[in-house]
Amino acid sequence: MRIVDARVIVTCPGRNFVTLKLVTDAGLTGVGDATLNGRELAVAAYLGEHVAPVLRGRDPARIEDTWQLLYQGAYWRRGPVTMSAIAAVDTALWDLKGKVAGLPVYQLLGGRSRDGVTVYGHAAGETVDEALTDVARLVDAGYRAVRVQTAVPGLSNTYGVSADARTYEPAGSVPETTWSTPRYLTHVPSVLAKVRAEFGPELRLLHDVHHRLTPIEAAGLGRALEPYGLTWLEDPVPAELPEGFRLIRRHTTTPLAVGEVFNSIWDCRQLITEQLIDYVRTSVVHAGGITHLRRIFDLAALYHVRSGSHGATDLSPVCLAAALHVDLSIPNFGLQEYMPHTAETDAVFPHTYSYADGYLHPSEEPGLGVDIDEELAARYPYRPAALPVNRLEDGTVHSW
Ligand code: EZ4
Ligand code: CO
Repeated sequence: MRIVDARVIVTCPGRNFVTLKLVTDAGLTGVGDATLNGRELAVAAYLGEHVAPVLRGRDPARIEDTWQLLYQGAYWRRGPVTMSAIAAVDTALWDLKGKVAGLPVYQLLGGRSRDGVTVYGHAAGETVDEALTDVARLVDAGYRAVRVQTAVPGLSNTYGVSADARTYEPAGSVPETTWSTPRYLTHVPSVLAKVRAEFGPELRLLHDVHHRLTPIEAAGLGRALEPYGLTWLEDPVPAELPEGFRLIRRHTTTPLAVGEVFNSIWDCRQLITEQLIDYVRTSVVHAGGITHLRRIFDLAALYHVRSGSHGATDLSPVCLAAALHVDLSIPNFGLQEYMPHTAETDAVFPHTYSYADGYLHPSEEPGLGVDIDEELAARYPYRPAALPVNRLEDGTVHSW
């Protein structure tokens, strides 16, 4: 079998997505997500200009060899653009292999290690009372784990909060947000205290700092949150400096989750091997596809680190489908992030994964069980939308 076409499809059914569709001479197709929020066209160009010409004529059965060819063969390694492009190819090749074998991808990865994929939902509110109502909505829908974010008094446009948490979409919403670490640190422990008091000890609670603190500030927050038993505190500091996590670890037992912006095993290596984190949040689309993500999770398993894959709505249904096959099969699964896509997005990406009672279940169809409706996709042309820039109250640029 040979690859005869590699189509790069950019569509905006409510938000931008980049999808790679591989076509073989046997008439089979495979899909992969290549969406990089706010930088979509860079990946589309990388795929269209530099990757698609290499793929035409190749044997789609050679997944590992194709991965190595695109990674080692490019000379310029890693980075979000390159790794998202490689991810799309790898995901599409796994989809094709499943279709050739007549098996869902999780069967090719070793089969089921659990009955379903436990997901966490997003609850948010301008006020603590609104957030409590939003947590109740998710609990009523069966969620066993909830991430809680609220606005910070005195700041406008806090990360994770919008009028309707179900459609939270930071790209293109506002050009700038404002940040104050003192205001945040004063407020957030009282939020988690109220949520824990209201919902009791069993609900798993998570909170995302979104890379905004220094290690000693994060250590203090982790310690302040210990009474509320978080499942994880996410991205407490920017993770370019993995050694910084040693300082956090010295002071708190609040579990840490990091990795949504990581692209390769090299980004996670020190955090994992020094046991500085508890969950690694790398995703199929941003960390080199199913092949490379499984390599990261295998390394993590040696060091008691579990998976907690990123799953915001800027990761397309193709990525979510692929993530579920990985999640179901690996031994060290932790949690999967889940924000339902809009109806428009779901229509462009027909899929058969399903949610029930706090779990997602991947498709039993051969391959990933997800496709892209190219005619419908063409009705939603690309719309430029960037993520916000974050500034301190005195105007200094800060991590968003
Ligand atoms: O801000 O996916 O945990 N989830 C997150 C996300 C990220 C977006 C960036 O594109 O932090 O909401
Ligand atoms: Co996050």
